[in-house]
Amino acid sequence: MKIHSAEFLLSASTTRQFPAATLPEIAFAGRSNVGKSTLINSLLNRKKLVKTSATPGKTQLINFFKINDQFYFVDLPGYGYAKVPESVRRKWQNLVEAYLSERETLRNVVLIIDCRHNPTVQDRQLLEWLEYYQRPSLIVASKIDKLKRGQVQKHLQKIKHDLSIESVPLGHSSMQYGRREEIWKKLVPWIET
Ligand SMILES: Nc1nc2c(ncn2[C@@H]2O[C@H](COP(=O)(O)OP(=O)(O)O)[C@@H](O)[C@H]2O)c(=O)[nH]1
Ligand SMILES: [Mg+2]
Repeated sequence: MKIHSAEFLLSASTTRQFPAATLPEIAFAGRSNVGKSTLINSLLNRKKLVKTSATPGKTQLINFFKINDQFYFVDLPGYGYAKVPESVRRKWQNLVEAYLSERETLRNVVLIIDCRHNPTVQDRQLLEWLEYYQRPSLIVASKIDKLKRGQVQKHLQKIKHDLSIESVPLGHSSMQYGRREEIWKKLVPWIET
């Protein structure tokens, strides 16, 4: 995918703030700190379009990015961060659920799992949810550079097993440049049809 332009459009804290649903959208979900923002930057070949953070739980809003004037990338707030108060958590959850269930232009949800960790209850819930709403998804296992080469397949198989999904997740590392193309190959058909 050739990226001509990638710009931050807006952050939404309520459904009313979402941009008009005019372009196809790919959303990125996962627990906080799995590497969502880093993955978006790496797919777009931009270093700092999306802020990444060493402090988990920072992104509390749904962030929309407009790419090539052709589609949106949507960075969803990360879940599973223990230090967030229950009231705040519930608010995000409602916002994300409203987005995932109602957004007409949403084409695919990229669910990112840290390859080193077992999928969490929330990862599984999100997947079940996507299935219920018949939302296509792509599972990406991030940070594979953190594993020894010989361990990667084993971890990918474990995630496949734990999530009861049909194929092994795509392994990704923001340190390994070539990995982006594999993800683009899976996403392009959702954007172009
Ligand atoms: N080693 C390694 N670190 C990564 C990778 N992707 C993200 N990180 C780091 O993980 C941390 C969280 O990343 P971020 O993209 O902000 O996660 P988010 O909360 O899911 O958006 C940052 O310190 C990133 O530099 C990766 O593929 N490999
Ligand atoms: Mg982020």
